[in-house]
Amino acid sequence: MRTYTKYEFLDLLEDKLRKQRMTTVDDATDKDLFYAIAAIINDEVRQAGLETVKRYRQNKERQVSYLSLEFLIGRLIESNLVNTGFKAVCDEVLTDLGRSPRAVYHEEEDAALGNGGLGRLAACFLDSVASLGLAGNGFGIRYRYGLFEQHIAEGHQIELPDNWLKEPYPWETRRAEEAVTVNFGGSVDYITDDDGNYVFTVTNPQKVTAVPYDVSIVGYRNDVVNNLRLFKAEAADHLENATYNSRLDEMNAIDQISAVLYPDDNSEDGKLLRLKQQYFLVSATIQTLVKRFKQTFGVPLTQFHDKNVIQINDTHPTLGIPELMRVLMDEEGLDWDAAWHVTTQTFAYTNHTIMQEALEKWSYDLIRQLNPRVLMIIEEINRRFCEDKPTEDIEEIAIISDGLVHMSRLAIVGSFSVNGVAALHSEIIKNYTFNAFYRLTPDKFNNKTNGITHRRWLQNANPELSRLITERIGDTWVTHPEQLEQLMNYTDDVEFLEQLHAVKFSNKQRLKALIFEQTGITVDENSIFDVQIKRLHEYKRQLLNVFHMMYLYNTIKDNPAINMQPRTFIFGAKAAPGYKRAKEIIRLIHAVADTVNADPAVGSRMKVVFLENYNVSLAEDIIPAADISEQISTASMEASGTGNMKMMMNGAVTLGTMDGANVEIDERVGRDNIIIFGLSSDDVIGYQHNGGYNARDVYTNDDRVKRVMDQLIDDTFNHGKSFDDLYYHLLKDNDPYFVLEDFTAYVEAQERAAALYQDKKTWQRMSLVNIAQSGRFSSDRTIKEYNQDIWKLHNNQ
Ligand code: C3B
Repeated sequence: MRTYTKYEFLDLLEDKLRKQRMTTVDDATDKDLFYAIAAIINDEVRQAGLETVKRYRQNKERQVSYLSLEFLIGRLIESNLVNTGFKAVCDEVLTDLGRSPRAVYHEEEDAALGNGGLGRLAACFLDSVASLGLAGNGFGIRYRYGLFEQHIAEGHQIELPDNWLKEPYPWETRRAEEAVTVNFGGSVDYITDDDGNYVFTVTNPQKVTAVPYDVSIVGYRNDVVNNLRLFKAEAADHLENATYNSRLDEMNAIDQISAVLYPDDNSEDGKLLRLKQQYFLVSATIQTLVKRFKQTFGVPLTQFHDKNVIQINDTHPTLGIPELMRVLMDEEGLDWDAAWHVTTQTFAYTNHTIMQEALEKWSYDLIRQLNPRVLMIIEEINRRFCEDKPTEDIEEIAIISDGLVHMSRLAIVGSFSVNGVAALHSEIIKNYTFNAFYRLTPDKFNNKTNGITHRRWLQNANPELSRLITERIGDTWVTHPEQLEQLMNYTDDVEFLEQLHAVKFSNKQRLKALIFEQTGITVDENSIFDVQIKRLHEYKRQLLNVFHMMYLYNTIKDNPAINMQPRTFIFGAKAAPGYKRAKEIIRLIHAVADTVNADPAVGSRMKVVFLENYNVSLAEDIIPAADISEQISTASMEASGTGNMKMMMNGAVTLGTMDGANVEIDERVGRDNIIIFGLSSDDVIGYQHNGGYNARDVYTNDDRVKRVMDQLIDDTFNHGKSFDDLYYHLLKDNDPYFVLEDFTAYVEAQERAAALYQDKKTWQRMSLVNIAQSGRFSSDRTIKEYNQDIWKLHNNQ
């Protein structure tokens, strides 16, 4: 990639403004500047992308394809500027022009083609794959509407369509010439060929064109540019025997396939359209990969797996397994055994959840409707797999049972690797969730603890902290994040600790301004910024956090003169539109906020803030300002978490349960630098197995619990409508997420946190240790492990 002086960059900018926006630097709007800068980046990046592809082709490189129904990209302009090396010069040119770089960069729409952790992980992984110089590409869907835009009206969540493509997306290139056709439905016929083999054909399928839109993925200053291919569904040019009106109907139906992202996180909506999206993605991808293989390598398809590995992001792309079988057998003439060998050497499956409601099971009939040939192949996989298995195991391992296809079982059987996303989670999978499979093929199972790209989440989101770190330990941490550990040499360096504190303080001041702008609430930058930002889900236990706030409020009301550490509770969370209880929790947060923030008796000791429409860009503003990172899921239920890693890397202290990757954060920083509380995963799993916990007992015997519970249904925080669903649910359904059980331990942990925070030196040291130990949670480390253990790609750097 070239480097530019300020003057050269300004020349380029003027040129792009003139030719592409018909304007000049004097008249340019922020949007004009954004598009002009994107055009400069694209000129460089597309050239480097061509060269990268050429090199991969010439070297006949093995490649990984990361298949995911979600890529939660956020904005790309800043990471593209950083990774190309243009960031500093671009900032300078804009500043010299009297423009705000931030305002210009914020003209980009936040691309939210994902829900939460799983989708953001996919985006971080692409950044790391390219930055490590590995040959890997993403495949996903170009949803016309991404994750809904959240508004709050009187505490109620309102969902508006996310019209992210209303203006051209500068990072995509439509590649109509590489479109492929995906067949849905139809009926299966077969004939017997001369050798007595069955040959299957599908007649009268619905034909859908999958048109690729390519987004360049820029490696960090290494001239590697990989690709994210997003498919859009379009009607085929020639619909046979169609009248004009039936053609319009069909076009509309086809448009629906890539129209919207399903807004469910850690739960599944068993709709045919969702299944269509899954098959659309995997069929388009497999056809593309097989075509490329034939064009590039000139060897038989029996060697496909030597050159390809496909990582599937949860079970959503599992139909890729029968689809590859179908293409290899029906289109390429391989027999079952040869096709099965290739397929099972190609696929690797990552599990991201053990939540029952998220483990996909599709009805047999729905899959037949989707594509009858694919269903036949699944049946045959199941028949062969179950053939030699002991009857007592069948119930636990059968891919098809009770009219349902268990996608995780199909994924395990069809893959050579199965991994969880944090050490604890991988153990739970082996010992509980997929134990029968683990006993059959223990070597398939492995762990790959998640990570986050430190380039976006530290370098970009927290430039002041990055600068400070570099001043002390040089900049090798940028390419070798484990080097952050050198910061451990400064744990007693008072000057450095003060500088760290000053950076945090200025980040908090910026967030304070943003909070005021968005909500009109004035918060105290000297208070603890206690942050819980993630999807709203009962297992993530925002409710526990709310109960603590209610308890604190009661404490102040009981004793108005009490001297306590001031706190600002900051929330960001979207609830799935159909998830009523999650929406009630959002309403409760607002009810508590309204009461607390308006009560003069509380004053500045406590403020509650809910920032609406939480997304990647807002996370980038909140995380650098966090003091406490709330990671309080019911132990065993959060597979990993990645927000925990982002906040740690920015110097927040984790207050959490021994769940997911919190366990590994604890291991890295030591118990002095993290605040751990509550039931362990063994406790929770134990309770679940013998129903030993009685929520009503806790309610009856613990006055503090009883009081906050009762306040759900009295008028303390009641704005018109009480929270009786939450109240009765906790008591009658026996509090499945152990909120009441963990309440006392949580309050006690919060008290420890406040005491530690008041001891400034101690807190600053804790914060530093967290930053210093966060290098392990860079997705560069994660991707190196995927590559060493699973993908085994040639390393280009
Ligand atoms: C999430 C899990 O809930 C997180 O613990 C985990 O860190 C991330 O995946 C990434 O591995 N997850 C999600 O966002 N959506 C799902 N459907 C399943 C898991």
